[in-house]
Amino acid sequence: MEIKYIYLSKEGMNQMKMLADFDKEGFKKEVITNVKTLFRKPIEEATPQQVFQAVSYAVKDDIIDRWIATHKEYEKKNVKTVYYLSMEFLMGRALGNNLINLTYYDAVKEALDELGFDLNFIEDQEPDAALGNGGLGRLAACFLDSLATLGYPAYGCGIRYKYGMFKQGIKDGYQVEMPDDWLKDGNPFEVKRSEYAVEVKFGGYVRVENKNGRNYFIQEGYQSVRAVPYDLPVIGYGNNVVNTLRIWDAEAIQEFCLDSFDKGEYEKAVEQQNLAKTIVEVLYPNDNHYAGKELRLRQQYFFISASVQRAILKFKELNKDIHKLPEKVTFQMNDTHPTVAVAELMRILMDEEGLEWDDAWDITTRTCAYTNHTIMAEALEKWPIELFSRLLPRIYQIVEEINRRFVLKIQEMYPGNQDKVKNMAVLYDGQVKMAHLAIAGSYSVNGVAALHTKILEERELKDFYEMRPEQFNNKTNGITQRRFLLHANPLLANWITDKIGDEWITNLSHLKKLKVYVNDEKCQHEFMNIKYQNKIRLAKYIKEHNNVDVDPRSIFDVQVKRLHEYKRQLLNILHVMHLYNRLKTEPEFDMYPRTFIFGAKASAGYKRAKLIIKLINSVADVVNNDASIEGKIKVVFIENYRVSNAEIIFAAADVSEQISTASREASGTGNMKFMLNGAPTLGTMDGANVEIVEEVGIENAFIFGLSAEEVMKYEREGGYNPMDIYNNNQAVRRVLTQLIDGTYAKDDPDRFRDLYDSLTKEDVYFILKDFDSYAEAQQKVNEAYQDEKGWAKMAMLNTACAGKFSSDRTIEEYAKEIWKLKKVKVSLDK
Ligand code: GL4
Repeated sequence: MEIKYIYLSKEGMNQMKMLADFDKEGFKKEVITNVKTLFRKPIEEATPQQVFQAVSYAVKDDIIDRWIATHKEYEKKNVKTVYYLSMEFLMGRALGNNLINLTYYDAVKEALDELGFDLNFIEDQEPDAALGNGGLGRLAACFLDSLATLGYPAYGCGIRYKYGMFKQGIKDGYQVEMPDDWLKDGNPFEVKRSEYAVEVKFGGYVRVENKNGRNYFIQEGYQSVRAVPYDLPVIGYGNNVVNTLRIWDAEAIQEFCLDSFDKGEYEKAVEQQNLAKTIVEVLYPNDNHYAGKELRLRQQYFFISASVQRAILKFKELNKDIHKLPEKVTFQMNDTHPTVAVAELMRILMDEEGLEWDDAWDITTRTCAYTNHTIMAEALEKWPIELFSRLLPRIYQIVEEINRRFVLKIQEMYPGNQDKVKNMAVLYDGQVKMAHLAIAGSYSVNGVAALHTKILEERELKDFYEMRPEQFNNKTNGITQRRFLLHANPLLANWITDKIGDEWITNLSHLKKLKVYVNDEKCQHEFMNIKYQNKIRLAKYIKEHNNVDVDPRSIFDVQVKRLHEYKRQLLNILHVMHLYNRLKTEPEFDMYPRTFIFGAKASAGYKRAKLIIKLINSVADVVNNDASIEGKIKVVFIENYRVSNAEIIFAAADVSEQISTASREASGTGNMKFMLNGAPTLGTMDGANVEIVEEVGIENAFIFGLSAEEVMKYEREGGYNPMDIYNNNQAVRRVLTQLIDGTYAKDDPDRFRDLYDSLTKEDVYFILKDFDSYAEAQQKVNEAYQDEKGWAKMAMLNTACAGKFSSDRTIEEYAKEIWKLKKVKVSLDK
């Protein structure tokens, strides 16, 4: 196979140059040698997994030189660095993405072909690095990709969970969870950096020692663990930049040795080992909901203390004056999970660097920044003081003092206003409020979409906003087009490049040049044909994994995201039940064939969410097996939705379901991935949907339902009465009755009663309220799809208008407005 050099843009030239650097024969030899040295085998006998490992090590070789060069450059320039502190990084697979960003994908594909292997198949051997739950963790991964591509110095800091997000199986229609042992075959791209290990202390007590009139605080009687970093390369697109995702593992400080037996310290040694093991054992599988478990707080302090200690040590290697820290470092806190960083930085500045409070506070509050990702009350972390102070005694003292001073400030601004203190204090009602700690200790607080930020300012964080409006700002989320178009949808990526060149790869706003083609019939045809090919690819995946036949000519209507009541998968499936009723009872009713595709993990302890999964599968069983509807409706629940199969799913979607109760979805990012791949949004005016509609035009989306303002008004007035709808709306009453009459649960008609009750008693998420409006929008989809040209135009316009939603745009905004970073160029010639 010939490698084609067809692009002459700046990036294209770059790519050609880099491809010229690629030594194909050398690479092939290296793969063969790697198989031999790693597995003691000739390549003909290697398993696909072994070939994956061998290929990855060969690629890693190319990465390392760039990695070293990048950090040399950073040190030489003594650059300002952002530390993106996050409990979650949902990276997905590395090999394909690394090849894409090295611009070696086609060349390696060819080399492997010559060795008799298919790169796609080799990629499929890699487990997803699923160190995250959903949008929040995936956003962190997209941000790292953009930071490296734009040449901004950055570290991602997180935890090397032994078990990432669980694997989901579906048994009898129910979700079952299985451990995700993602490290079992090793992780070829990581590098263990034992030389950077640090100690992290838990528990014990604080002894105060007065020396020369100054108090020193010494933690004693503590347990500790050794935090050991593993570095993963994060490769910029075609620019030689390689940043680092640093994930921390825990080891026992004291090796389990015979010495301890002699000293009678056997128990202590075992305890330390166990503590280390449990801290990094597993990612909590909750999205938008906090578990409040002691181990979770341990995880938080563990990776924060390690990351902040290391960052300060690194800073001191190149800088003498600790007061300069804010000029060289920003700690960006990804939601409330890492906000103990504020207190940890104070501890280091005072107890280790010897600064006084005011000095330390000034530095801290110019170094820390906080992103809020949700207004869901149950997601805002609060720790019982008893637990917090027992686990982190010195940190708690500092939090108490932060609170004391913060409350004084509130009282100074609002004398006599006890409500303000109640709403804003860091310590209240026996709890440590992590969001309040984050805001008190940060110079920037941002929301993740315009509507979300507005709600924070006007409602959720109103008091804080009024106190310090200049602290607040919006940074609308984005996604990386390198993974979600260039890698996930090569057919469309090539087509776009043919039409407008390849600059879109690093500057997505170029997509708007596609607008001139949206009325061109030939282009429409090509575009929809690519969609069709991608639908065939997904249909094949569904056949292999679900054993369901779906027709790629039907409308692929997709809702993939975490299962949560506020995201309203229940509205979607109730509407499917409604359509099915119509097909069965209205002879004149016709609809274009539709495949409703779901994919969602429910948090392991979230009963109602799991019941919704069972309902979806039960509806699928009935509908998919009813020959009388002639395949007009198919329902598919894709098992184990994750980054790697998401890439296939987005590329194949016709309709993007973004149907959260308005005001609840802070932004959403799946909505952007669908749009980029040419699927119009069927959604509420929530999160970033609002901005999607702004970009593409409301006529190129299907918008329905209550607005955020309307929802919030109902809520202020104590909700609405769902029984009014039940009594007056026959279609709704019918599907509700089918939840409890055994239509979808012959063996146990009461199975779905909880869902029935939740909808008829309170309907907190306004599902019945929005039902008619949703059904109407769905009817419009049905009609619009049958206008082939009209649909093609709409789909193309969605792609053409997706430029704003690149995480490159988001990161430029963070870098300029919050982090004040400078770009660095890295060359390999030196
Ligand atoms: C989330 C929001 O729910 C989601 O809307 C947003 O896109 C994402 C990234 O900002 O953050 N917040 C939490 S918690 N989980 C999310 O996915």
